[in-house]
Amino acid sequence: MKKVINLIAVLSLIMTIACQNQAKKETQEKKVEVKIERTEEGSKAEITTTKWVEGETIEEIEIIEGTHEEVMKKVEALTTEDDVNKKVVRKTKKQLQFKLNAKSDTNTEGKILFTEEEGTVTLNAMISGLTEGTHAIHIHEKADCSSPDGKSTGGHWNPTFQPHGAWGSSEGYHRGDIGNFEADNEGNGEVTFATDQWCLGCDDETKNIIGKAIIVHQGADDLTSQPSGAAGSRISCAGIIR
Ligand SMILES: [Cu+2]
Ligand SMILES: [Zn+2]
Repeated sequence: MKKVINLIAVLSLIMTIACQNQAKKETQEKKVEVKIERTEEGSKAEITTTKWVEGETIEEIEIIEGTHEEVMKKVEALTTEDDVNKKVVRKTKKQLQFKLNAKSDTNTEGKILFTEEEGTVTLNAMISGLTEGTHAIHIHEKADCSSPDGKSTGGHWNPTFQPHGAWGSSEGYHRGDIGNFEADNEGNGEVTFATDQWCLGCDDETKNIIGKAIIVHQGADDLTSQPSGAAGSRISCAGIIR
């Protein structure tokens, strides 16, 4: 079956541009709203421009489709339109959603949601099909969940070349060392984790988690064993892509 929207990236960009036309001595206000949807085939942007001209409201909607790069280029061009006295208010929120897929002959599945807002990335994970007790969850270095044992994702993501450890430890830790969570007696677990040490697609490769993977383990991370906390087999996997 074809996955229609396995991942959706919604980037909301709201710009308010107020400009004054000195020559005509009239005030013109403009609001531009951009909605971007990302699918496996490409991206689609919907740009709504609302103008208020002498008490009249004019709304224009433009739809752009193509590869993500093409769409972003056009959006950029349309939203950086210049005016002398413009005032721009910009708020950006990025969200990426993934499915966790069972590995190592288990039924461990789940949903992952990453949200980036004002420099903080929040991970929300809902996981089912676990054995009751403590499990490790990490970011591993490659978004490749193809092997049945999840080992195709490589080791822990460690862009700062630190030893494995507990998140925030002064002895060092990997940027992928999220840690442990508990599964209840029905096999369900939930993880919420927020940090300003990650980003969704920025230029800083010590922060960018795109191209990496989320791995859930059968056992607990002891937070000391090198290089990966002796957390046992990899039972669920999601590539972080966009
Ligand atoms: Cu791991
Ligand atoms: Zn680690």
